Amino acid sequence: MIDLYYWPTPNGLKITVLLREIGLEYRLYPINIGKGDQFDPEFLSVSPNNRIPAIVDHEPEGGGDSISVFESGAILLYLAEKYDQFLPTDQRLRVQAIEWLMWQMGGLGPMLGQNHHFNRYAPEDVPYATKRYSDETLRLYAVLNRRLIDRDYIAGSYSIADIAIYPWVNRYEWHKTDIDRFPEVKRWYQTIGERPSVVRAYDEAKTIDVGNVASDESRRVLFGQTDVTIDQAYAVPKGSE
Ligand SMILES: N[C@@H](CCC(=O)N[C@@H](CS)C(=O)NCC(=O)O)C(=O)O
Repeated sequence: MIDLYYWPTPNGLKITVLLREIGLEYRLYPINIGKGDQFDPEFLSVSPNNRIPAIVDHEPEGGGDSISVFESGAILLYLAEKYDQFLPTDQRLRVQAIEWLMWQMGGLGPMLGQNHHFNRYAPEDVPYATKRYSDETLRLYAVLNRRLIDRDYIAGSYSIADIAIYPWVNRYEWHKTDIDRFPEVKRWYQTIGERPSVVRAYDEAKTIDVGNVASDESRRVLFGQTDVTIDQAYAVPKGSE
């Protein structure tokens, strides 16, 4: 059984999609990141970066203690390798799937995250930042569009590279991208969106009440973090010294 620490965001959805594609049972533990659940000691013990998603695999290969994994890209790799699915076996295609997974983790995700921040959440208009991340979003879409010319999927057959990228493209309205400018991305996006596991993962996401993510309380929790936040989160609770 896999425990999944989750919130219905692109990084969370990557994991529910893969778990469903493989057909694995999982227990879902909602971590309300707008309310500060990401600082609970139990969660920090599996995810020291106070970010979802994270998993605990109670039946690791070869037995023994449970294995916990944080960082969505590491989780996708862990599950794909363990179950030998959604990661090509051919060496050339496998490295391409990993390259594009890293591209998502190091580029698309962080840049679109900043785009969403300045386009949706920043309390003031910051034209330099909005332009910087909007331009970078368009550049990344153009890179993806080129990759998908003459290809159904990113690296051979449907893989964890597609699974990682899809939930971010799914937010194209948030990052104010006209998807019609990127026809190959649009075709790929529509094909993946029809997969039963993807549909079910998104249906499951809708069952979680995310509350008002733009509330003052959520903004403070999500956008007010510094080194002090981390020190406080890890502080030994009074009386337990
Ligand atoms: N690189 C990380 C990013 C994870 C991440 O940013 N998660 C967000 C939700 S999508 C989160 O947990 N935010 C909580 C916070 O900012 O405190 C991954 O891919 O797992």
